[in-house]
Amino acid sequence: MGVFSAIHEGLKKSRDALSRELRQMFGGERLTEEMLEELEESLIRADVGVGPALKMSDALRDRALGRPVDRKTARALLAEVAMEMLPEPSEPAFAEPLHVVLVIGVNGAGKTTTIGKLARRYAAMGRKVMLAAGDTFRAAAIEQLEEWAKRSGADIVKHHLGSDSAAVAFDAYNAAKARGCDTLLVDTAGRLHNKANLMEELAKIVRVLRRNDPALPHETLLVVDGATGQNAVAQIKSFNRDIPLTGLVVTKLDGSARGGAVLAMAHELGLPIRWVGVGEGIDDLVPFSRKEYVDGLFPEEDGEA
Ligand SMILES: Nc1nc2c(ncn2[C@@H]2O[C@H](COP(=O)(O)OP(=O)(O)O)[C@@H](O)[C@H]2O)c(=O)[nH]1
Ligand SMILES: [Mg+2]
Repeated sequence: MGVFSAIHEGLKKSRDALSRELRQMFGGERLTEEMLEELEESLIRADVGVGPALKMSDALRDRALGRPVDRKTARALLAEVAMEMLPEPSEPAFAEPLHVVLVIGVNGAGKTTTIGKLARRYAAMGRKVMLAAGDTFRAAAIEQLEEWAKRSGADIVKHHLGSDSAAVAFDAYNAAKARGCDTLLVDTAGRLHNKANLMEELAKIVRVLRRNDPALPHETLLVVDGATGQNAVAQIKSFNRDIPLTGLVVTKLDGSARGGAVLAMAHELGLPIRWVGVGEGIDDLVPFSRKEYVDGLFPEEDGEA
């Protein structure tokens, strides 16, 4: 990695357009309502969401209406407001003796890949990781998770295609305990015959885990595809209604021009973003950093966009 963080690199496309527009907008002239309106439009185009866009333009209006504003001042204020809108990331402590993480999300969001990357990361920390092949709906899903288990050195519990995913989670939990694992990552399906089925299946996994210990799962991470932009917000709300989430993983930030949506997601739901996926490789998962994100979207350096 170069001078810039992976998050900064991942936000390149999202940042470029926004930077260009901000530079044109704030050239040191006095701030007018028209400029604020233009700003709102730019921010909405950058997928930050209507709520956050209005919040940012309001902050600028309060501070500077009628006064000369250059790009540096505007940027600093936008960054400050964005920072306040993002929930403080909290790294949950690992539960002892076995930390259980349930990973959910729609098909193709990046659940299985994220689990593979997490397994690698945790293994590198010296943790003993067990994977549960809870996506029993697709044959390829079980094989894919096995591949990640091999690559990360994790154990895996799998049943056959079409079996009960809650039973897989239950068995994996017990196997993890028996084998002295300290981390269990549970993969799940992203699509069943219909959405009600999926939510029921996920709820059942939670219920069955809780029979072992009411504190389970310690983390429930919803994986969302960063390129989904605004639609991710509706997706998150819909999952959160049925399955209480503890945090988000935003994948495919690399290559997406919709990185601004991270702000909308965090703002609308108050859920911490725990991890960010920045590529398909095993090491392409980084902890979310509010500062890196805000600097990546509203860079201090003028020339670099
Ligand atoms: N570029 C990029 N691709 C990703 C990322 N995360 C996952 N993918 C790709 O997205 C596709 C779907 O991922 P998968 O883990 O199978 O999704 P699942 O259906 O939610 O389990 C795969 O081709 C992954 O390689 C990411 O952060 N960046
Ligand atoms: Mg999968």
